[in-house]
Amino acid sequence: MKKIVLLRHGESLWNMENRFTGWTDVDLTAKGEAEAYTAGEQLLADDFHFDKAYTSYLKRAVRTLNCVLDRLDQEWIPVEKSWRLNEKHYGQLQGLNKSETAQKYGEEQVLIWRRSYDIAPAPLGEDDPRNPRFDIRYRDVPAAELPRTESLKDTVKRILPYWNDVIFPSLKHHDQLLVVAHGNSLRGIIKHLKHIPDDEIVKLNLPTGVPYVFEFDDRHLRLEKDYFLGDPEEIRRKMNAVASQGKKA
Ligand code: DG2
Repeated sequence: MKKIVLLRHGESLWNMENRFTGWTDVDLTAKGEAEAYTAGEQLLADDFHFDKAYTSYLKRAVRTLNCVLDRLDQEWIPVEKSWRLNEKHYGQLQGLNKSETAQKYGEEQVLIWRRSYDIAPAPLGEDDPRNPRFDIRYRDVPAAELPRTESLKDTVKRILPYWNDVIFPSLKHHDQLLVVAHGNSLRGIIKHLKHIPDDEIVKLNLPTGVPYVFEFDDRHLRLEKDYFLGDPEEIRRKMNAVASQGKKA
């Protein structure tokens, strides 16, 4: 069996403060780092030996990957970063508290902004200093491809070329891959892998720091099964907590 493990980074500072993050480059909390080490522990217990790892340009994902590889003593493996694995761009919502936003605009509207497939929040202004075109790390990305807001559909559209041309084909000559990214960028990949319909993907809430394993048959690379590592009760609790972040306080 070939395996791809998808992992959402550990708790970030803005996850803790319950703020929309998107492309804002915030760090992990101490709890987030501990979650990353626990994920490494679980992968170690299941005897994972990764051939290659992929992550985004955002430090909460990069640092989570480093902690996992440290725990596995596999820091030597090749790592490739891509802006295409970044979180969904949350536009003008970035920085706002999710509960306060629900107070102001209603929980239903916040659910649409967080979980609908094809509705994007209002974009950042062209001259907003947070526009990614001012950020040196994206200097090689054509300006027309840099988002100022995104729906999940837009996020999937920019991830898929990288998934289809780089990550997935590398499974032909590798056995185990690790992808550390974000709640919504990973929801997009999971939607693609499991053919989840647009209206069903609304219900998927990914917990921080929980490895999600996808197994593929060696010959045809067909998806055979997928499962989270860890205690199902604890995982359900963490998923519900993510869903509740968009509720009024
Ligand atoms: C969160 C996801 O992204 O938020 O951008 O606020 O995974 O990088 O912490 P992440 C953000 P929700 O879509 O769950 O509100």
